[in-house]
Amino acid sequence: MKALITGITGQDGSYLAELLILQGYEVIGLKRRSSTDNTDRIKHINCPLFKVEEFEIADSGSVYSAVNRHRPDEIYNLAAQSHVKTSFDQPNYTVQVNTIGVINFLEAIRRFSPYTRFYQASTSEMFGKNVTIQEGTESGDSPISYQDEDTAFEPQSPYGAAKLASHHLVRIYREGFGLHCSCGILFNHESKRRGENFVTRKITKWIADLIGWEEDNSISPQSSRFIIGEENISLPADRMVADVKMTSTFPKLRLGNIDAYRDWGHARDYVRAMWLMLKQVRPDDYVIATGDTHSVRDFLREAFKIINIDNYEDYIVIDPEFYRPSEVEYLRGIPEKAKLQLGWEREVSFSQLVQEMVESDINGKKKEESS
Ligand code: NAP
Ligand code: G4F
Repeated sequence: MKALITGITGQDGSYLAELLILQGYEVIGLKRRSSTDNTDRIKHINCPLFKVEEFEIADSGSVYSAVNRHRPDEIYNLAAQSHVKTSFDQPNYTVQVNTIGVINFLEAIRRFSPYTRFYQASTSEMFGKNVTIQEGTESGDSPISYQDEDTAFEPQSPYGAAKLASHHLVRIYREGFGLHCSCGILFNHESKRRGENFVTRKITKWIADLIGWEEDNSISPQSSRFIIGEENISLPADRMVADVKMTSTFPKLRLGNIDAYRDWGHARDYVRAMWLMLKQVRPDDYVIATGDTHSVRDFLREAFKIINIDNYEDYIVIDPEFYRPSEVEYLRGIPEKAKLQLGWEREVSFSQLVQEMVESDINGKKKEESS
């Protein structure tokens, strides 16, 4: 089996490449040209089954030639301008990559390789502010809000709108031309390889920097106070590794809307769902999620708990710069269809995910400092 993966340098591309190679696939990763090396996430994949080629998704000629050259069994289209807030500042570019890029692939498959199976990375961002409400039972339970394959889409960002256009285009090519193309409506998924400007990684990276800073600024092991921003902070005695120079300060963590809720899973679990979708006889669309939802506050609480800090509020500042013109307040996906038809279930829990991310960033910081 031969698979082509776009977005190979991204979080999901790297996990999917590992999974497919383990299944014996020949994998061609497609990356855009860059003036400096950006292959950190795939450098460790040193295997004859894997190679990387350059292309540009918004350039139809480049996409046609990649598809025609390889005529692969499967294509996983993960390349995207994937940052929601950026899409408000760069809507045109976002549509070029996230919509026109998808048309380029669908057309290339239709013209040159109609038996290729296609996976499109759709997103829970397409639901926007819409939820399905399941009324409480007669015994007085509260109503439950969620999204599944039947929830109507109402995107709140250029990113969500561009992805929704592609979602419909995939369905149109599936129904109109009989192509085997499926969309995974994936809810947020994270890992230690998550981009550093998404909220989870921004938090775990900041925690690692704080720990590193404390260690660098240590003088004697007794004191329990140091300065963050303009304020003096007390640290629990059992967590104090050392005194800290009272003259230097560590900048607080600046965040936007921490009352938003997201359904966070682990990226390794989610790429398995992509592969299972293309294994099905009939192409279809599936929600991939955990069924749980947590606020950004919950993530902060869980992450700071790992370094024995209970009062995360003292370490953060709310900065309007990180607000979006329009926000998606609540995401919680019900992956029942994926469970029944794909046999897919997540393996990593929310607390395991947070723990892995915090520990990985702290260990990474230590390695960086020791070298
Ligand atoms: P990511 O880490 O941001 O990776 C995006 C990839 O797309 C990178 O390899 C990037 O290359 C590439 N790319 C961007 N613009 C390109 C262009 N013009 N031409 C070719 N390649 C381009 O994203 P991810 O988290 O792995 O997500 C994978 C896909 O799933 C994306 O389509 C995203 O929108 C979607 N999705 C993600 C989530 C999530 O929670 N992670 C949820 C739902 C859907 P560079 O390295 O050069 O930037
Ligand atoms: O981590 P985020 O930037 O992820 P967001 O916007 O949910 O998008 C991610 O998930 C989508 C699936 O639903 C993907 F399609 C998309 O590609 C991407 O992977 O923000 C999560 C929440 C938002 O409500 C945001 O407003 O965190 C809030 N937030 C608060 N402070 C922040 C910050 N987000 C970021 N990036 N940075 C902040 O400082």
